[in-house]
Amino acid sequence: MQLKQQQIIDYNTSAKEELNNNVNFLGNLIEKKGFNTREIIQKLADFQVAIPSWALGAGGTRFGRFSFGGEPTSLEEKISDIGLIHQLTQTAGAISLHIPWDIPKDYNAIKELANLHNIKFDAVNSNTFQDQSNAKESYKYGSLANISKQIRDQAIAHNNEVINIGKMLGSKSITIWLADGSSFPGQINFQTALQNTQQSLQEIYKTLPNNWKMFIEYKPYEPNFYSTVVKDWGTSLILAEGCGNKAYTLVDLGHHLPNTNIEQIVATLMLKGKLGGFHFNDSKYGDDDLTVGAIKPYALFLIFNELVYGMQNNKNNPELSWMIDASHNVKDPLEDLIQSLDAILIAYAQALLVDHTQLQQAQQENDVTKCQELLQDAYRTDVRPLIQQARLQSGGVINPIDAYRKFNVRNQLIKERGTDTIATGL
Ligand code: RM4
Ligand code: MN
Ligand code: MN
Repeated sequence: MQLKQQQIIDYNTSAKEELNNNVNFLGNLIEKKGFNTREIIQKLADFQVAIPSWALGAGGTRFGRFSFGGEPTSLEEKISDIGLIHQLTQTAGAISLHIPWDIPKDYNAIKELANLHNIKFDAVNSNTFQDQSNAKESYKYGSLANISKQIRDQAIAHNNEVINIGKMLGSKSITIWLADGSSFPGQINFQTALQNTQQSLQEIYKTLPNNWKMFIEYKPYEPNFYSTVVKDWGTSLILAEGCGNKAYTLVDLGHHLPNTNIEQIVATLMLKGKLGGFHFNDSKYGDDDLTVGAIKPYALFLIFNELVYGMQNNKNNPELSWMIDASHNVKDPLEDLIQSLDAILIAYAQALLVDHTQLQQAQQENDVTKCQELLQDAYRTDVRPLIQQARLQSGGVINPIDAYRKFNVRNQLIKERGTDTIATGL
């Protein structure tokens, strides 16, 4: 399903005037503080986030899964769903594929389809946390860290195959997340597991094309509950450094123990030029994969504040790969993704409104109150008109959730695909 350009134009007509007033009002306010409204709007319009191929259907939990009507059943349908989100928001210009859940059958056809929807192929994700139906070896006791060389080799070969698939699509990076670890003390030797992982990653790194990046994602626990081999950013950084300068750490917002200061992790990695990718989601307790900004919007803003500072100051850090990694149990996945994209842009816009010259001065004077005022002043600005304007300028709709509902998208998808389709994924 694709929306007609005229539908979008007609939809925007009624909301344009109010938006114009809001942008003028907000523009005056922020220009007085020395910011350039047009530049900010352009930055927001340029910001593109990859949608994961596994987040377009219902996610479910280990207790059950409740299907959502009209779920995409093929990679083609997934790309078409992302195309819809992109038409509405103009922020979802990429897809992040999970292999083997989404191996293309006809590469040229898939590339053409993605092109038609203006979708690029972002990082490809390997999967050695599940056994594949025809696999010789099992990952029950780990993959790249496994005590058995045959099993490690199988996992290495899988990652190499994922790189090959990515090459054929025009991807430029691979994300490796490992479930490897242990659920009981004594089950594995920590040092051996880390060494095996480092060696396996080095093997994969050898096949990485020169213009590619390798992202190493960390996570403290789950599915293993006592230890995880790549449990934190420090371990990921050690492994990335052990591979070479094309290897980077990937931060998934849900992969931290409660109350971890993620913004400081971001700052540290960017200072070292080693932050490569980002998985957006939100959480209350663990890897909850909830809608971005649904639980801790201030934390998200503080993270973006460090990202913006890093993008401006750490020229040694490469351009980041922005991806959403969420799961949808009770909401329409497409609505949920639209909300996530909105929350990302809101936090980004707020972070762009932090006055770093004043902040630096206040820090030098140890004026703690002023420092807090400066951050919170930016955070408390209602930046939504800037985002709406960015969307309008790029050909999207002013209010995507409202438009999605007015255009009756879900019902049409159900009509096209049926009520009991199931998307591949977790
Ligand atoms: C993991 C991790 C990975 C994702 C899988 C499905 O917790 O976040 O990025 O690929 O889930
Ligand atoms: Mn992730
Ligand atoms: Mn996760």
